[in-house]
Amino acid sequence: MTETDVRAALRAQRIEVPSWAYGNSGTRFKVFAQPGVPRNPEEKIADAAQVHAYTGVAPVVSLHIPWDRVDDFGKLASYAAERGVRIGTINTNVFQDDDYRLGSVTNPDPRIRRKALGHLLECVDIMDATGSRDLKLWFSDGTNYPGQDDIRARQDRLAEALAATYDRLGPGQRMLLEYKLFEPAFYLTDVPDWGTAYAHCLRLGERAQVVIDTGHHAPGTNIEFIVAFLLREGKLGAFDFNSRFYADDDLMVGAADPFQLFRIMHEIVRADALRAESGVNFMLDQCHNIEPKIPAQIRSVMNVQEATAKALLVDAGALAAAQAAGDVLGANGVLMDAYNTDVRPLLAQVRTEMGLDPDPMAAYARSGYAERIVAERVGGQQAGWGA
Ligand code: LRH
Ligand code: MN
Repeated sequence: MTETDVRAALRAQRIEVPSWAYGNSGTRFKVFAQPGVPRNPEEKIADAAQVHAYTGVAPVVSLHIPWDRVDDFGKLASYAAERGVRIGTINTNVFQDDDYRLGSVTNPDPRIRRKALGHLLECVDIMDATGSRDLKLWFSDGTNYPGQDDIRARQDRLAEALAATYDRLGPGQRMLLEYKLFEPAFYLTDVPDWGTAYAHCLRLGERAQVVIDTGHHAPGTNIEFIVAFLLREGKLGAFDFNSRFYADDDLMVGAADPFQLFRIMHEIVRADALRAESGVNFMLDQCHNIEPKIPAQIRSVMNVQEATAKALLVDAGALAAAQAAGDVLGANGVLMDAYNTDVRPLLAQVRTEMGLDPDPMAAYARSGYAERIVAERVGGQQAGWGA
């Protein structure tokens, strides 16, 4: 790929940011409130728009229901458009109601299953109002003790709810099924791994795709293998990017393991799946428990850009030749040369070409926006996970 092509690909990159990253978040031990945090979906969208203003590649904001419920989603979509962004993926939430103690769509009680399905279908109604393409489904459903419930029966219940939701999708709409190894369930999770998500999506149809949340795997899992496999199957719908040292830490993507992020983006570039037409939605799913949230999102977007730039610089021809020749060290060397390339000057040039400040973090800090929202956002209920 010529450098001109690399810069063009970087200018065209699109990363979707999560509304909940701008609200307060934490752990069971403590949720630390920060001054200036949004009190409503409009203020979350205004903060997300700052990330796009300084990076130029983050024009879409994911919503989470009910955390972002409003009376008029059409009006919210206009509010977003006025700030240069649009509403993207609608995230369902069937993990915060007492009724879901023993599960939501997999609950033994049909009344509770109907309630959960009702929420999933309501979220499709919201997609109709916001013009969103993607419905993202993550289920906390699982059990804590062997024998607590029947593994197969829960899969039957899950499949029934997924099929009913799939049938409700409108033209151009997709459902993205997210898996997670454990937490909050600690014995069995009903969608624990990529294989389970993939099997359900295969059975549902072409508009059901898998989401890879980079924090949802057992330690040591080769995530780029899952990426390459699902791309080959045409079943990779999206990423929830973040990073972790231990479990579902939801830290800034690339912060804990930038080499892993590079290897993932290498598989994306190798499959020509960076282009919007590929249908892969590159989203962030993070919680900034202790750090300032807007700068953390800007840094996260920059981390994805850096990993992507390095992946675009891989000499594909030399790599293929070394691989074909069985030149183990040669092939590894080609990849490491790209990874060890300092791409910051290239990205600074790309930002300049986009009419942006080459240093988004410094430009945001100079803007005074952080100080302004602290001064303006006094009173009211700060946004959070509402747990
Ligand atoms: C679950 C998850 C899911 C979201 C939530 C905010 O751990 O990754 O994607 O609904 O975080
Ligand atoms: Mn996620």
